[in-house]
Amino acid sequence: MRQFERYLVTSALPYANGPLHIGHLSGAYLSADIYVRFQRLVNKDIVFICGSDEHGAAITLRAAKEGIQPKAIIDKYHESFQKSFEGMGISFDHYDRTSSQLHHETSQEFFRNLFNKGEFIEKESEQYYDEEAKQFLADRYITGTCPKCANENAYGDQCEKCGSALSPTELIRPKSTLTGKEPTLRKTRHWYLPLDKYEEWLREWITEGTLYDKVLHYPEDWKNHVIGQCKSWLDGGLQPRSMTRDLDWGVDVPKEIPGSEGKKLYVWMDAPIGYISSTKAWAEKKGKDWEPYWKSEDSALIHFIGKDNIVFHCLIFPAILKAHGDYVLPVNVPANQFMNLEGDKISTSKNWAVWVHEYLEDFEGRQDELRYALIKNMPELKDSEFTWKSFQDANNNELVNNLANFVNRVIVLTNKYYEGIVPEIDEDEGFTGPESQSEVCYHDSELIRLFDDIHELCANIRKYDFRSALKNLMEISTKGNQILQFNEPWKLQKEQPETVKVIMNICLQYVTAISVICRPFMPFTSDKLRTLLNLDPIKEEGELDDLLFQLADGEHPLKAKHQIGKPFHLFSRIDDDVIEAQVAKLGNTGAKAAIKNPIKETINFDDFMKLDIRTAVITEAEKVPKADKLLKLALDLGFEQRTVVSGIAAHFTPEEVVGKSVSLLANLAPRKIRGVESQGMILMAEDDEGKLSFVSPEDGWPNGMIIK
Ligand code: B3M
Ligand code: ZN
Repeated sequence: MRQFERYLVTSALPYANGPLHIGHLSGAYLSADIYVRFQRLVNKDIVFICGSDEHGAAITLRAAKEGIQPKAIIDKYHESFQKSFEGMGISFDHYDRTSSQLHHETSQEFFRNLFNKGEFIEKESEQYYDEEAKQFLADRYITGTCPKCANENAYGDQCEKCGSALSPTELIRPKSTLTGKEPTLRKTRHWYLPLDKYEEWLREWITEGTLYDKVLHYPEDWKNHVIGQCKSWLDGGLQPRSMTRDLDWGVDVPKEIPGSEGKKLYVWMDAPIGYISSTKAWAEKKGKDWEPYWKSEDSALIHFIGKDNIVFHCLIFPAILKAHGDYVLPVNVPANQFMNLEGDKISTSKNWAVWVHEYLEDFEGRQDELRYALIKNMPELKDSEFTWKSFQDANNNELVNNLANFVNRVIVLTNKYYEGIVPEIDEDEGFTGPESQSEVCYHDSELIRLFDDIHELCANIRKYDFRSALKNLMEISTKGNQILQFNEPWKLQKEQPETVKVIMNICLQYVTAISVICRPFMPFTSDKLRTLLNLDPIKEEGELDDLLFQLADGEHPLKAKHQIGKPFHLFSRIDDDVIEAQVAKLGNTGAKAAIKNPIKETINFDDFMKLDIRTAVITEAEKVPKADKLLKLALDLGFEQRTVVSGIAAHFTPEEVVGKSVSLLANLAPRKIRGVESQGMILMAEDDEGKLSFVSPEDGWPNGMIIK
């Protein structure tokens, strides 16, 4: 197998346009985290890079929908991502954002480099334009029917159903996302990367695994579904792809390039370069050199992504890197497929998702339980499914009954028999081994068995087969349990204390080994195990290497006479009602609101009748000077005019609200706000994310009518 001097691991940069859910975790983040933590444990030089993807239509459309600026959107989700990733123990060495200046400069440098080398074709073409919104429509600004799979909701750059990379003109029945209107065609100039020129080279790279180096074969087996997707695009023929857009949000095309005005880089040009700028920022922070990770042939670049990003990471970005010429190409792109939820696709708009930030609130301190269930079901080769029941079963049957039970018995018995001191053993004392009741085993042969089992686990992680590796971990715990089960030290302690010492000692070696090898999967549990054993926490600095050396040498990783800690439970059962509450939350946006804002205390009818709520229409609106949140509104109640100051300026522009029908609490005592007398309050509905909507009577409803 080819040895690499250093590794650079990336996880797809999540679009900062909505919170993280378990589909994200199981796709690009947990997988990478396992791999990286493992490589650190075996002393590899490895850097784990990620950041928020803050450009492209995903962001601007979301901002338009929420009625706020793109900057507010990216700030909100960037912060939320950082919290969620940290909460779940995703151990990035650096998490950046593509709105950073360093990233803008880095991606402009890239563009400039390719431009100066003549790698782009500049051409004028007709592109879809929304006459009403006065905007060109690319990428997610346009939807239509996918020409490949007939999905009716394909985007202008990609069909998320079949994964095809598209251009807007390929869509059947295109329509503008902004207005729903059929777009017209207009002329515009852009810079295209001639992907067709790279087709043969890409085919060879993907299929032969010979890439830029025919001597050093890639040691890595790419997943079949990844190669399969790539081949099918290659077979379909690659087209030149525009690397720029007519947008006002994104990385500017470098100013000195003629015709750059109003043009931004295509988000899929700048986002992968985000991996590079994030590496640069990491290096700056650490006083290291970023270049070897990206430019040296003995570096392994590995992209962890979900299957919808395969085309960009396996064809388009490699072509960009190749066009530049100074950079290494990925040695593997171990993409995962999708994880479904309770029989359906995860969907943000339908609230059919398990949100990471909510999980962290609802299951405080139980991150590893989710990590475990997600890894166990990771969609490594095909789509998989998360159900709350399977989460509960994995926890109760495996983590509690197997792992926690084993560890607990070992810690309790060691405390009971030896006051927590690891017993010294007689080397010739035998015991029943874990494989069969008739097998006699000795401490050194048992350590070799443990070594072999751990070795298998390592091999599976190296192959990106994390599900099997997790199974290996649990099998090791099962074997530890069997040593207890078959020997029943609690029955032997009186008559054969020397045998019990070997049994307990070996079981303690198992627990110690587990504290190291569970680390990639369940880092929080690793910390707890180290506390139970009264050992230093794992720093991920070669501890697994050390463990393997010790076991191979017949040396005990946990030394006799070491004082361990006091018992506590590693995992506890999760009851049915907890699971039922989670299932009930799914798809039910109303239920979510009820949990967050419980119904207020009961009032009587007379209390309600005191409120005088009227229909009204907004006739004028202006910003209140020096108050970001306030609009001054003029209202027509039919029989009188009112002035109301309302805290909605972050959500609506004055132009947007004029003409709106609203409900007004008309007998609220007037108050002076910023020097203006506010005569009443407009009723608003607020959603889960703080978005506001007017509570409006039907169009054409007369003003001044009573709402009751
Ligand atoms: N933001 C797509 C996504 O979140 C995109 C990944 C970029 S990786 C360079 O699925
Ligand atoms: Zn499709």
